[in-house]
Amino acid sequence: MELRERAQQILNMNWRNGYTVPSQKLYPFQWNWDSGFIAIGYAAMQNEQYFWQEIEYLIKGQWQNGFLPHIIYHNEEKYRDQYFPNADVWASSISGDAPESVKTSGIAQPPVLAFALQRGLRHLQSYDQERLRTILPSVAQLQSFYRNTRNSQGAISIYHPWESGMDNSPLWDFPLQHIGELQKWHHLRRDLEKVDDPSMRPTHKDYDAYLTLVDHLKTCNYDPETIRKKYPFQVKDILASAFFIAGEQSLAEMQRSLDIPTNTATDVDWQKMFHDPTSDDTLPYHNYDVCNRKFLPLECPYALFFLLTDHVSDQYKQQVNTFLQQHQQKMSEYPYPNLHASVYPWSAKFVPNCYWKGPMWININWTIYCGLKKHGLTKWSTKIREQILKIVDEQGFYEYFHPISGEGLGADNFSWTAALVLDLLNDTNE
Ligand code: 9WN
Repeated sequence: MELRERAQQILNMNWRNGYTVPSQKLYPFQWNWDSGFIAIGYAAMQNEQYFWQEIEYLIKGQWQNGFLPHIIYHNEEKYRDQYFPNADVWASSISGDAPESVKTSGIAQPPVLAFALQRGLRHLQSYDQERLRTILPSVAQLQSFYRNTRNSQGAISIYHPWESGMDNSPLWDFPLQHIGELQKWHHLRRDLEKVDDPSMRPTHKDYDAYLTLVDHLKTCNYDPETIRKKYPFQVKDILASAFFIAGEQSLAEMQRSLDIPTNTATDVDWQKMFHDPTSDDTLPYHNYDVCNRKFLPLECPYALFFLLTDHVSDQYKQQVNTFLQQHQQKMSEYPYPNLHASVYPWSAKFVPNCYWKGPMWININWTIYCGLKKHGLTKWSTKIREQILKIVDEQGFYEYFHPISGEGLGADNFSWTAALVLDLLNDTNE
């Protein structure tokens, strides 16, 4: 069967009458950034109905203050025993802002919505403008939430490893050492019984830390002001910032297309906020731990995410070129030398089959692809596109891939892998 047809089948299989689960076994609800990627896939299939519904169901979980949680627990009663943490753990109702009609988590994920919405619209041959007009105020409210509560000149703070989408990346090792005593929660986990190899998943200690942070957030009643003053995990994150800034641009363009006034931020110098003056890396940009006042260097593709926005200098683009040349050389003995691992194989922190500590993820590589193409670095974007399509064709629609052997790992029939393949199959004009 053709790659396109296989991808479409996966999305149709994971569709749940309004939203799409990331994978059948492991993740039974709607996830925030997954949904953004998945909606793009429906648009690339010209399935306008599913495209709008995916986004509308996501927005059902939005809080009154604009915050958009990372999990929307649709059909919560039916699946509550299938996933941990379930909705009760979050007790999101302690915030007066949480919706009553559906239960949600109390943390976010990279704010991809505005960017994904616009990218999806570009795929659709025609679309219902009134439906866009109805959705845009929620998207604007989400961007305002970030602008007003998480932002420092375009650098966005995240409050939990899960908010990064890259849950157990070594990026969080240092800040997690400073969150105080860990509570024991890991005995409640459900994920380990659903995977073939538990060593691919985060450790028990990771889970204890994740849930200890949730306890802290509940103590703050999920109130942004209280969190900012008292909460122990606050990291300025390049990926979240990249999607926020790109989202500002996407939102402004969509608003203008409908003659809606816009007040998005344009004068950001956010790359400066991540510049580590002590680093001698080719790309000297790192996440920043606000609570412990420390940059968090790691050999990983983080510094490439700036490309998603307009706000990059020519000097930076040259540095990117050099960085990618070095990367290709170091990867030359592996089967997919232009794909980026979540932690590079030459890092002391690299674990090739463990989740966000080494494996290659399609959404990360697709994000880098979009950025490179946006800035005309097509020599590299073309290679990433080819190799994403090749690895999925050869190995299957997996959640992540072993960077050295290329083997597919984690959940099979993974929704965003399918959706982003559909995006790339349509995106042929280099
Ligand atoms: C916690 C759904 C999500 C992705 C994340 C990925 C994983 C959840 C988990 O699955 O996280 O949010 O239970 O491990 O890390 O990026 O959105 O696919």
